[in-house]
Amino acid sequence: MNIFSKIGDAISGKSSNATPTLSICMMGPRSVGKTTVLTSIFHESQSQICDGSSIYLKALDSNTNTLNDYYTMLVDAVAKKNASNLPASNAVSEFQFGLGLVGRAESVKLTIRDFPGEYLTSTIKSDREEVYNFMANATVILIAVDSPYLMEEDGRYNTEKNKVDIVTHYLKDNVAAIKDKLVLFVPLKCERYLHDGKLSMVSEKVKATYKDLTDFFAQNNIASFVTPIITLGGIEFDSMKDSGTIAGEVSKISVFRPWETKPEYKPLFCPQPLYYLLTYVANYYEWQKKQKKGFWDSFLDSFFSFIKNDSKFLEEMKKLSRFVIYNKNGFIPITTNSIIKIN
Ligand SMILES: Nc1nc2c(ncn2[C@@H]2O[C@H](COP(=O)(O)OP(=O)(O)OP(=O)(O)O)[C@@H](O)[C@H]2O)c(=O)[nH]1
Ligand SMILES: [Mg+2]
Repeated sequence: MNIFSKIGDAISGKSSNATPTLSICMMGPRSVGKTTVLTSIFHESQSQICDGSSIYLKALDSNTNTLNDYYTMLVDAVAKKNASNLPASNAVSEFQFGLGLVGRAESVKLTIRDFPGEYLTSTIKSDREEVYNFMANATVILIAVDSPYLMEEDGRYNTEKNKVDIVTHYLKDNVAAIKDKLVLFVPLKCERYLHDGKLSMVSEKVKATYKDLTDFFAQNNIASFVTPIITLGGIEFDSMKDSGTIAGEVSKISVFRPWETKPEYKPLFCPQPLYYLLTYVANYYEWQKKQKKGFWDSFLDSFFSFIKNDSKFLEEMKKLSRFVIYNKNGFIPITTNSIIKIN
């Protein structure tokens, strides 16, 4: 066990009394829509995350007002035909949620933290350690992809925007933190491709672009899927224009246009990452039970102690697998592993 893992264990509190916690580590370039996705996931999942399961998601106190404000801003932005109005986040932003069963107080903490791409190569050691520790304790790694940069002009600006090489090297260099986990590639800002019937082309392009990385996943029992999300709905990509080349900035910026005369905020597929997360955790629990190695030697320690005594929560999690979108609408598997079982 290296020093980072030890620090990580201390943070996650590896004792059976620790609050059961699940974490999602989100990576993505500046301004790709990370905060917008979280806002939409939260808004769509508050009363119940889906009709077929009694699990709900609740923002913890300090986050509720912020997310409600963001939600109002997004609805307003779409109605005014101008997508760009959320404040840029600080370098790293974290949101805390509670997961519970309808009729009961929340019993599980869900922490989602997003790291901008440049954080991965920070010259400050403590920044790099922060990403490592969080990632080592996360169940799911979410890689947000700015779709127009991936798709337009033969993907010429994709490397500089989506930082494919940086993400690839970072994950390959830190195998201990991601082995046996689930990675979701999440194309964002893809309304135009959905409207044009080209969402599956976006997913195939993700698959081709990250091939080096996903070949590595296949060798390390890491499951990976493409799960595109529509966060705004009424606004779609129009064109790329010069950014005026400010040093260090991406050379093109994407311009958006309203899709309808009266555009509306209509997110689509937003709770899918939660369905994948909870399905994966349920699968992981069953998988760990079958392993010969120590059952509790896991980054999901505190959570497993909890569901061992709460079969109802486990049962409700398992129901979600039926609602996971898989092999259609641009949702495609890239690598499977010995853990995940969908449908
Ligand atoms: N057209 C379009 N615009 C979007 C979409 N998602 C987010 N935006 C806009 O893009 C801008 C950046 O979104 P954020 O959610 O703040 O992105 P972020 O990745 O959290 O940005 P930083 O935290 O600053 O790195 C905002 O002005 C959003 O309104 C989308 O799906 N389509
Ligand atoms: Mg943000």
